[in-house]
Amino acid sequence: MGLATQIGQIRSAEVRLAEENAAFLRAMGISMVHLLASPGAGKTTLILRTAETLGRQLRLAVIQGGLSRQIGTPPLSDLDLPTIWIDTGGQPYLDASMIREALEELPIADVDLLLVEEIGTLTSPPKRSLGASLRVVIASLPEGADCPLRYPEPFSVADAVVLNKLDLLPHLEFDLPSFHKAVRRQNSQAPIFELSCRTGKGLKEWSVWLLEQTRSIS
Ligand SMILES: Nc1nc2c(ncn2[C@@H]2O[C@H](COP(=O)(O)OP(=O)(O)OP(=O)(O)O)[C@@H](O)[C@H]2O)c(=O)[nH]1
Ligand SMILES: [Mg+2]
Repeated sequence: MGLATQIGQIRSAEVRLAEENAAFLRAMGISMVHLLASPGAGKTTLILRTAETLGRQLRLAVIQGGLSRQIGTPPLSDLDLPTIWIDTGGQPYLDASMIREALEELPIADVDLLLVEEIGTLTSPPKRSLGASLRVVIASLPEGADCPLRYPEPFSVADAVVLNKLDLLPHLEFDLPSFHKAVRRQNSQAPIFELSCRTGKGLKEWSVWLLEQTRSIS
């Protein structure tokens, strides 16, 4: 068998697994949200803030991808939430089979909203599906207003875009209208949430949207 055929078979097996994950989550009434962002954009902090905001209304769980248990292990253990850490063994992105294994470990019957923190990068194959109901891209002010132009693909497939670290606006030359325009070049529909995980500004709008999306699934 040629290399191209083998790669093709692995890809279609991944697609099948992602579809199975999606069907399983649908049947269980669980909303799985795939969070994509550059390193340090605020994925973990947004998960923490979201848990604080929605923890009373929804039963949350977290899957967190990492390249190594030692580096940057975030303080999610402070949360009283079912959390699975996936060490990808150097692979710079999660895949559907890793999610499937994590789903088997989680107390899935007691979960409404499952937040998946992808490894920090905007360059991994973004069309690759894990079986999530929603894909959310998080950008942050230090990445510049042209971030969606430099990394168009994740923005083009996003169901929502979060712009984090809004508290830094007075200190950076960041043009908000340019950012919106850049997102709209890739994606005409996704809502854009401007927020600061530090000050809490804008978190309510994000949480209300996420709650609505989750309730429409369960
Ligand atoms: N000023 C500011 N800093 C923030 C905000 N949100 C997160 N940070 C900080 O940004 C840094 C990275 O945040 P994380 O939540 O760890 O980012 P991440 O995307 O999970 O990072 P990786 O998992 O390493 O890719 C931390 O020092 C946070 O405290 C914010 O709204 N404003
Ligand atoms: Mg993180």
